[in-house]
Amino acid sequence: MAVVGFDLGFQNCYIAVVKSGGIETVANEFTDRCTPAVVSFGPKNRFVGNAAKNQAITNPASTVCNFKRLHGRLFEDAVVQAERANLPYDLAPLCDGRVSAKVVYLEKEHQFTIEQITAMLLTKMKETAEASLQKKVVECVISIPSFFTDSERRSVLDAAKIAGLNCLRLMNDTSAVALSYGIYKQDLPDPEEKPRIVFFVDMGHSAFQVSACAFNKGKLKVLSTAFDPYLGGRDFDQRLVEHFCAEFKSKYKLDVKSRVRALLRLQQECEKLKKLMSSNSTDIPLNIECFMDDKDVSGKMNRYWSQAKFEELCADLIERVTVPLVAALEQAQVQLQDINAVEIVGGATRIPAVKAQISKFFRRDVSTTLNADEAVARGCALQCAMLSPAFKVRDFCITDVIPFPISLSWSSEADEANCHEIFGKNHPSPSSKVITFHRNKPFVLEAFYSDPGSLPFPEAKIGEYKVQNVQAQDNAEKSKVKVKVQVNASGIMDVTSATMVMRVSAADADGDLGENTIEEVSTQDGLDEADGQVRQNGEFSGQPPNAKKAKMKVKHVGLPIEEKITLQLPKDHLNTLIELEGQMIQQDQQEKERNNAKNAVEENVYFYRHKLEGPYQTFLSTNEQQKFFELLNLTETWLYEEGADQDKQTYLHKLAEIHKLGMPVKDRYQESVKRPKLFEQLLSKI
Ligand code: ATP
Ligand code: K
Ligand code: MG
Repeated sequence: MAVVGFDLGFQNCYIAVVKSGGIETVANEFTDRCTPAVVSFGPKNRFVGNAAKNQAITNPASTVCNFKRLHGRLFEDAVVQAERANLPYDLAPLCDGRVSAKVVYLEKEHQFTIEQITAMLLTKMKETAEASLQKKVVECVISIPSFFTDSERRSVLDAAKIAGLNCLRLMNDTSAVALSYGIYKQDLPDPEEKPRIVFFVDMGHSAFQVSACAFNKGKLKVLSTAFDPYLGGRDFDQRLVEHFCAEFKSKYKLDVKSRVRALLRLQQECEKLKKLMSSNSTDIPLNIECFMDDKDVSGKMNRYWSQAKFEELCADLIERVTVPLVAALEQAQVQLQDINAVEIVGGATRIPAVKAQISKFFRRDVSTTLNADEAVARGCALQCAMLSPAFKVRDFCITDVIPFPISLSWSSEADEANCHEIFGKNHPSPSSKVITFHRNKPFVLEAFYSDPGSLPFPEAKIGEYKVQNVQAQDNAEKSKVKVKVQVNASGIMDVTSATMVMRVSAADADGDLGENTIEEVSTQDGLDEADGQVRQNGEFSGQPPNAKKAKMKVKHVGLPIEEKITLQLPKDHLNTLIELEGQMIQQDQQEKERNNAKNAVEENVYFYRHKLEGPYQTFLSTNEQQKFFELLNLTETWLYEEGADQDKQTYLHKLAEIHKLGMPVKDRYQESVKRPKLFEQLLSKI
């Protein structure tokens, strides 16, 4: 079984695999370890990653980038609308209101859901991993920001399914980093000792995340997470873009924003400028040649930039860095002096002012012992190896936290609304709880985020769960119903089971009870629990009720649960999308083969021409030679004209024509080279 970790970044994606006993970050066919999160659509195929990024300026309307934050959201969502204003391609609502990207693909307009777009990216990363491992990849672990809500997480998991991946777990970015940090540390404190406290700080292109972690031997416990989901490298780029737009307007009367391509180029140049400023504090030029290549202006612009000017422009962004740091520290309930290290990762922590701000807050130097770009993917691969039965990894127990408090509500028998916080902020995750109800008919539970103000998401409701088939006992008393709710390892909320406890008459107990389990319980096992009482992981959260040792026979009847998740790809639709992805993969494959066939024709034209002018010359008659040259010239012209866009068969046919003349000559030549060698060998044996 292959073991793979994917860092699904907003801008940059990384793939790590387990290979010959170690974790390795994989390079793609461009020998690049980073796969840009871009998918572009052409008349004949899709481009993903580096190839797609190259289309960003030439085909902006059908090149989908900056899409990660659209997961699990409605088109109407304010976040989606804010993103949309800055995207070179368009978004449109699907019939259920979810958001999709509108592009031209195979010369027709298409709408792809965000799950499909991410699936395309994952398909590409899967292929890259497969090429490196030389085996099929199915199981994987995928990273997501720690602030992703239920529907965003579900959406990423659906994307994985569309790509034919079985995501064993979604892992929070900073937890993946923490795992890469902790697993190799030989000197962690023993379990009973004071833990080592490390803060992990990740600023990527779109977001800023912090987590406080406690390490002991074989154990990682996340104490708190905090974030600014809207603070990342792109905000710094944007400041530069705005500045230059204003300047070009006043100096050159140029309206950069009115031209998509010019704006995209300016964005690229500003990002370069920002990166250069991280390593070089002297004045740096911004050069854009033929910037707006209409008749108004063309030429070269030079602007000199310095660290200080940049920091002035971004002063408020730099201030904002502190906010999540304060929150993470407070919630972890540790003192600054208890912190053993502050590790920074993510591309944007290379901005000197960002790094300085982090360092200033913690009153210490920050460490960069981890690979800032690859640590997330490596942590995911490690987690995948730990979950895979095929690998033996040192035991390492990870407890994460729930970022936003989750509550359940239900109506009581008297129809009063009841609402209970089931998982508080920073509650350990994964986790499950059992809630007891006394009911005589089906009832509905509603799960929602109880602090919508803290949520980077407009929809507070997670889902509705109807517990069905609930009946009264034979003696008309209400039945006890136990409902198990959980937040799983991927941070997804679920009502996993509901059982009704039925008293069993003597006759029933002796008879056939099918799959239902009978157990002897004492009343201590919660028969006295009040309606809505919550227990954690099978333990009483409060005082155990008075232990009366009266025994009675009961059976536990599993109850069906009808769930309605607020925002999710409909299950039946998922299969259609899986099929569609398969078709698009095939289409890409065919196009690749067609191109390969065309390239083979071209290469052989040059190959034979070169050989005919050189070593093959003496192996064919002048007449033959003339005929061959003629064919090569004709084929070359054809390639530029009507042969520029033909199907694979046509190219293979052309190739066969060339080989028909070429092969015999090649054979004759090779034989002549071999002959003297054979002769020599024979001679040496005599
Ligand atoms: P996210 O974590 O938000 O999903 P991501 O994982 O794709 O995004 P990273 O790859 O960690 O993001 O970081 C990309 C950002 O880091 C970009 O804004 C990029 O310009 C910035 N960056 C990379 N190198 C440097 C540098 N040397 N100086 C300044 N910024 C840099
Ligand atoms: K990344
Ligand atoms: Mg990232």
